[in-house]
Amino acid sequence: MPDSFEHMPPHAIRMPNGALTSLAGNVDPQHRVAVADLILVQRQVRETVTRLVRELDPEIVGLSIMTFQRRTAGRIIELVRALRPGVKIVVGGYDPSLAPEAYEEMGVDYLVRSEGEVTFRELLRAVEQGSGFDRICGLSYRNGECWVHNPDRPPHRLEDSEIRPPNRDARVLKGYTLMGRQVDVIETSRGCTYDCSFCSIIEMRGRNFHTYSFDRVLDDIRDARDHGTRTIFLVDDNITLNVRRFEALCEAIIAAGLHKLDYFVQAMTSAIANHGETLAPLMRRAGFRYVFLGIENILEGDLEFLRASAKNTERTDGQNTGNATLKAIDYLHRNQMYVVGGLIVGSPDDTRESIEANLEFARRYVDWPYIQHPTPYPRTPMTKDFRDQGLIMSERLEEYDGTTAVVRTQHLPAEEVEFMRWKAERWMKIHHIPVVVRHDPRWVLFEGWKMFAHTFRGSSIRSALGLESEKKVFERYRAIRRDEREYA
Ligand code: B12
Ligand code: SF4
Repeated sequence: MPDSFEHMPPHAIRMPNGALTSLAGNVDPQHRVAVADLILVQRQVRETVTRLVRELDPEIVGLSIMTFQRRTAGRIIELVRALRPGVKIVVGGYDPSLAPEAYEEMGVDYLVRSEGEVTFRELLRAVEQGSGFDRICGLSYRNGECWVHNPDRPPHRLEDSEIRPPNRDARVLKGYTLMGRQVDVIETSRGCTYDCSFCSIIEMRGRNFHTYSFDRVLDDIRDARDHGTRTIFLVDDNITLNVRRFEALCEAIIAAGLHKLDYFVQAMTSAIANHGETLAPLMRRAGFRYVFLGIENILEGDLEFLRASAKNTERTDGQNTGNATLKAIDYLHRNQMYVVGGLIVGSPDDTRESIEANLEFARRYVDWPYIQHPTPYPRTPMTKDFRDQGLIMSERLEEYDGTTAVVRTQHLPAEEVEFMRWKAERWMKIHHIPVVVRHDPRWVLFEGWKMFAHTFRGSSIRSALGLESEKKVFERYRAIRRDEREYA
C-alpha cells in the first residue's frame, strides 16, 4: 500500500513491508513473483500499477493492508480488475484478517487470515492444480455468491525451515530509505504474550511467542546487507519478551561482524529498565542506534485503560517499584542510543492537563517523539471501550493512521487533542536535527529541508511572524493531510 502517516514522511522514510518479501520467499519455485511496495511511488500509484500489470501480466495479485489503507486498497483492486478482468485477487495482513467481512463486497477472490506464508503457498497450489480450497486453514474464499471461512491456522512455531527466508530479489521497485541510508526489515520472532488494549496482535494470533534460529536471522541480515542495506529495522512484535535471547542475539550479531550496520528496534520499558545493566551495553555494541520505547503514557490511570501497566513496571528484588520509563531511558542514553518515545494521548479520561503532562515528559526525555492517539482498530478491546462510551467521532477509516484523532475524550473534542499533540510535536522533532546532522550530514544538506517542510506544513510567512494563529495553521495542515490521503 502507498499510504503513510505523519511520523513516516515519505521523502525521508520509506520502509519495506516485511510481509511481501516473506510471502515471495515462500511460494513454490516454478512461480514468477514480483513485489511492488507502493510506498516507493506514493505519488504515481495509478501509473505504476498500470505499468506493472501490463508488463508482468499477473494471474494473481495480492495486497497487504492495514485498516487506514482499506480505502486505497479498494481503489487499487478496482484498477487492477479494470486492467485485467480475469485476474484473481487475494488480500492479507491486519485489516483483512480482523475485518474480513469488509472485503466481501470488494471484488476480492481470496482472503488470507493471520500468518500468510503457508496458507498462500497452499492457495497457489490449489489454484494451479485446480483442486478445492476447503482444506486450506486460514483461508476465506468466494464460492459463487457466498464466502466460505475455513478454520483458523494455528500460529507457526518457526522452528523448522518450513517458512523459508524472504526473497528480496522479487522487488521490482527501488528506493527504500531511512534518512538517506538504505533500510530493510528483519524478523527474529513473532508474537507477544501481553494484551495491551489498543494492540491488534492478540486478536490476530493469540498470546504466544515464537522465534527463528539465530543462523536464519544472521543469514537474513547478511542477505539484506548484500542487497545494499545499511540500516536494519527489527520488526518483531516484542523482541524484549525474552531478554536473555535478545542479549544472545546481540552477541551473535557482534560475533558475525554484522554490528557495523545501524539497528532500530521496538522495546518494552520494563525489559530495558530491569535488564539494562547488561542488555544496553550489548545493544550498543551490536549497533543499535534508535530504540522505539512503548512508553504509552506516563500516568497510571491511562496505563490501566491501555492495559499497559505491566509492561511498564520496574522490578527490584522481585518487587514492583513503579514506572520503568525513566530508568529505561537513562540506560539507553548512557549507552549512546536514542529514544523514540511511543506515547498515546487522548484516552477517555484525558484532560488538557493529563495530555500536557505527557507532552512535557516527551519534551524533556525523548529524542524523537512518536506520539499517537488511541485508534479503534477492528476487534481490539479498546475499540469496544470507546464505542460503549460513544466517543468514536469518525468512521472514515483512512483517518485511522494514529496521528489523526478519531476519538474524543470525556473532556476534550478530538480536534483539540490532535491540535495539542501536533503543536508540541513539531518543535520536539527540531531538537533532534543536530544528531542527524552528525550522522548523515550530506543527507541533511540535500534533503533535510524537505523533512523540515513536511514537519511544518501548513505554516506560512504570516504564521512565522506571529500574524496568524496556530489554529489557522493547524486547519491548513489538516486540509493538506486530507489531500495527501488520495493516493490512488
Ligand atoms: C514493524 C511495524 C511497523 C513499522 C514498520 C512498518 C513496515 N513498513 O513494515 C513502523 C514502526 C514503521 C510501523 C508503522 C505503522 N504501523 Co505498524 N506495526 C509493526 C508491527 C510491530 C510488525 C509488523 C510486521 O512487519 N510484522 C512482520 C510481518 C511478516 O508480518 P505481517 O505484517 O503480519 O504479515 C503477515 C500476515 O499478516 C500475512 N499478510 C500480510 N500481508 C499479506 C498479504 C497477502 C496477499 C497475504 C496472502 C498475506 C499477508 O502474511 C504475513 C506473513 O505471515 C505490527 C504489529 C504489532 N505487534 O504492533 C504493527 C502494526 C501492523 N502497525 C500498525 C499501525 C496502525 C501502524 C501505523 C499506521 C501507526 C503506528 N501504530 O505506528 C504506522 C503506518 C506506517 C506507514 N505505512 O506509514 C497496526 C495495524 C493495525 C490495523 N488494524 O491496521 C499494528 C498491527 C500495530 C497495532 N496498533 O496493533 N509499523
Ligand atoms: S507489548 Fe507491544 S506487541 Fe505486546 S500487546 Fe502490548 S503493544 Fe502489542
